[in-house]
Amino acid sequence: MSTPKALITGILGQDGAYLAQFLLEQGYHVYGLMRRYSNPTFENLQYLGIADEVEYVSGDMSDEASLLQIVKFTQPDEIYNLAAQSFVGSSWDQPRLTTEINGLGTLHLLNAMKIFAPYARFYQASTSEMFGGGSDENGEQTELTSFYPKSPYAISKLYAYWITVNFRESFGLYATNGILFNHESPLRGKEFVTRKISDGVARIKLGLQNELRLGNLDSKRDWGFAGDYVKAMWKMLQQEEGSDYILSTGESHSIREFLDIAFGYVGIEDWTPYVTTDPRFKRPAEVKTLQGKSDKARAQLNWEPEVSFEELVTMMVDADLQRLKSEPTS
Ligand code: NAP
Ligand code: G4F
Repeated sequence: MSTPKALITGILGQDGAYLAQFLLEQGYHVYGLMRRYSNPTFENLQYLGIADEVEYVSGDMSDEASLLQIVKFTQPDEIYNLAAQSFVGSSWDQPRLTTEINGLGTLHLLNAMKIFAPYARFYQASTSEMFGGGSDENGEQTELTSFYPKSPYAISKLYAYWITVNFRESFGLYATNGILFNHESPLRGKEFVTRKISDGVARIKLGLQNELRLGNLDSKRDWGFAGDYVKAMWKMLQQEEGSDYILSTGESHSIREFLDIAFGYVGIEDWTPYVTTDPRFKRPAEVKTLQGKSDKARAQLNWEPEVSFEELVTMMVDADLQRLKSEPTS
C-alpha cells in the first residue's frame, strides 16, 4: 500500500504541530502549508522534534492560485484546514483580513480540492465561537444549537462552516467540520489567555515579572488538551462519510479557576496582588460561557479527552517554568 499523504494548512500553529506529529506516527507523508515570512519560526515543530520530518509548501490562504498549485502538486488523500487568523480579539481590528483568510481561504481550498483532488477528505477547523454563548436548556452547546456569532472571527468561521457543508452536499465531497471547543497546550500562542497566564505565573515565580494584566476574569470556557483533539480530527476523516462533530470536555471553568490552579501550583495561594484588570484586554462583545456536549464524537468516533483541566493547567505552567529556566530571555 502506498504511503498516505496529508496536507495541513497552519502547520506552524499549535494544532498543526500536534496533528503533524500524530500523522507522522501513523505513517503519513505530511505536507505543511506555510506562508512566506522573512524570518519564519519553527518553534512548535522543533519543540516536538519533528521540524525536519514535514515537507513544507509555500502558499497563503488569501492567494487562491497558490492553493490550486499546492493541491495539484501534492495530490493529498487528506486535507486539514487549520490555517486561520485565530485570535478573536484581533478580528475587530482586522475584520477584512480575518474574513479573507478564514472564510474565503476555506472556499479557495475546497475549490482546489474539488478540481484537483475530489477523492480527498477535507477537515475544516470550525469553532465553538460560532455559538456565541447560545445554548440548550442545560446550558450546553450541541451540534443542534443555533449559531449566534459575536465577533468578526466567529462570523468568518461561520461562512467556512457552511461552505464546507455546502461543498459536501452540492458536490458529494467528503468534507467535515470539527466544531472544537477551546484546546490548549504548552504550544499555545502567548496572546491566548491560558498561555498568557501560564507564562506569566512562571515568570512571577522565577522573579522575572511581578504583574499579570488580564481582561474579563468571569468568562468561562470548556478547555481541553490540543494533543487529545488532533486525534479526533484524524478519526473524523476515517468515517464512511463526512459529517460535523463537536469536540469538548463537557466541563466549563472560569479564568479565576484557571488562575487558582496555576498560581497554586507554584505555591502562591492568593493571586490577587499579582493580577490587574486592564480594559485593553476586554472585548467589544464577549462570549461569556462555552460548554460543549460531545456525545456524537464520543459514540461515533470512540473518542474522549484524556487530560483533565487540572492536568492541563499544571502541564502548561510546568512547561513554561522549564522553558524559562533554560532561556530566561525568551
Ligand atoms: P494558531 O496556533 O493560531 O495557528 C494558526 C496557523 O494559521 C498559524 O500557523 C498561522 O501561520 C496560519 N495562518 C494564518 N494566516 C494564514 C494565511 N493567510 N495563510 C496561511 N497560513 C496562515 O491556531 P490553532 O490554535 O492551532 O488553531 C488551529 C485552527 O483551529 C484555527 O483555524 C483556529 O481558528 C481553529 N480553532 C482553534 C481552537 C483552539 O482552541 N485552539 C478552537 C476552535 C477552532 P503563521 O504561523 O505564519 O502566523
Ligand atoms: O484565550 P482566548 O483569547 O480564547 P477565545 O476567545 O475563547 O478563542 C479561542 O478559542 C476559540 C474556541 O472557542 C477558537 F475558535 C479561537 O481561535 C481561540 O483559539 O480568550 C478566552 C477568554 C475570553 O472570554 C477573553 O475575553 O478569556 C478572556 N480573557 C480575559 N483576559 C482574555 C484575557 N483573553 C485574552 N486573550 N487575553 C486576556 O488578557
